[in-house]
Amino acid sequence: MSQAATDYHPMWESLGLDLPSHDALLAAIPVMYADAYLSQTGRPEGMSYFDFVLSEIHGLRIKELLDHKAAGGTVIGTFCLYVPEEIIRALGGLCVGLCAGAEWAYGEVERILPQNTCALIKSAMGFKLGKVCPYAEACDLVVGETTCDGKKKAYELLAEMAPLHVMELPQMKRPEDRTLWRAEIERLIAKLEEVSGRTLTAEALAAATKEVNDKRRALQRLNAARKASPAPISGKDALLAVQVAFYDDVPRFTTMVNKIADELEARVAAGEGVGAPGAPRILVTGTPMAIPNWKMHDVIEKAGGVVVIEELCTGSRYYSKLVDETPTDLSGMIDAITDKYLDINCACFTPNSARIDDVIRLAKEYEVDGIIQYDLQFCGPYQIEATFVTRAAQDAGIPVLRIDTDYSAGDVGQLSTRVEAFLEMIG
Ligand code: BJ8
Repeated sequence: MSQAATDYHPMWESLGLDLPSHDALLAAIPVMYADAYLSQTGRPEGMSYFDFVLSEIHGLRIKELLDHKAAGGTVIGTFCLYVPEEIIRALGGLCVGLCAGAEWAYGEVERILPQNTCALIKSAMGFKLGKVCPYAEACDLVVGETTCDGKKKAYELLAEMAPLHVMELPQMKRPEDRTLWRAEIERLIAKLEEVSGRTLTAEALAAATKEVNDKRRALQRLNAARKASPAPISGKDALLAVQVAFYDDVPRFTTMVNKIADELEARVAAGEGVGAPGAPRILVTGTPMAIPNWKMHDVIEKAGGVVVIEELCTGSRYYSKLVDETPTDLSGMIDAITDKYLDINCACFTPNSARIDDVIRLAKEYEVDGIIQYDLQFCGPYQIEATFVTRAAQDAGIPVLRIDTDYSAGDVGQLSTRVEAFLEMIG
């Protein structure tokens, strides 16, 4: 978040940001980043790209978005994995994730939302109300979705502050739900055509599908390397790569992640890795972790564990499945997108047993010593589903620790004590 090279204040002012508040935010994040990231030893050299991205997160990337708009493109904000980036890109849009991972303007937020709303929703609303997120202010359209009740109702308030389109996401995965979801994707296409002034073509959608698949393939490579023991990259660094995937330039990101994957594969071949010898290997599952929420990984890795895989929307749920690239006509491509996105396993669905199966499968593939079930307080879907995760882990003989938390630093001491005891037990 350095402002040393370029003064972006005129750009931020043009977006209507609250400059003093925004300056305060930009002053806080490098401190958190240095503590969580730059304090690590033995990082892959390729992570310097992400250090740079973080240093320019509200600078260069925002300028790129504004240049794209000036050249006739659009910027589309999203809050959920179910919104297909392929369609946004095929219609000349750049997709940016708007979920936020830090407490901001909670006083204002709690005037319109109940105090017992999850941190992810409160934070996103706080960044909007506090006018400190240039991504939110750069959007031509924000796309919401009917996932959990909190988000669904918060979007009604957000609609008073931003142009908003809400996709109706079914809650089950039966054939009739798939029909509904395909119609919702068609409705999104119509909305994006209206906003962009363009018409969706098979050629553009095929190209966008390949680009986004390539991004996911690069993340698959990076994360496959983590199966090795020792893991060649920390969980924090791997998490950061997925967090950045939500708003970085897609081809550039893909190139840089493939370079890191090359480096990790060489490290694995050389038997090099992170963490102390024999450090417990941990799978983290639960609610998403938006930037700059590195809290759980930081606690685990400072306590001596190594996170080797995340079953999260900022983890395997984001990159593990690809859109089928074989259809050649527009309708077939939209079918492929419909199927891929409906195949995401969010706790908003019932039943959602495929997620539980994924957790156990990943735990075995990555040879973990324990599972940490991480949930944001007041997230009913994931907190309730934690019972099924715990049961399945116990049935598979894998130790599991359940953590319910928020974005504050207030419980870090207590979490550290619990995680240290857990690691000692499984180590
Ligand atoms: S696909 S996980 S990104 S909805 S933590 S706001 S669920 S109360 S974020 Fe999500 Fe899409 Fe599902 Fe992924 Fe509600 Fe829970 Fe808050 Fe959540």
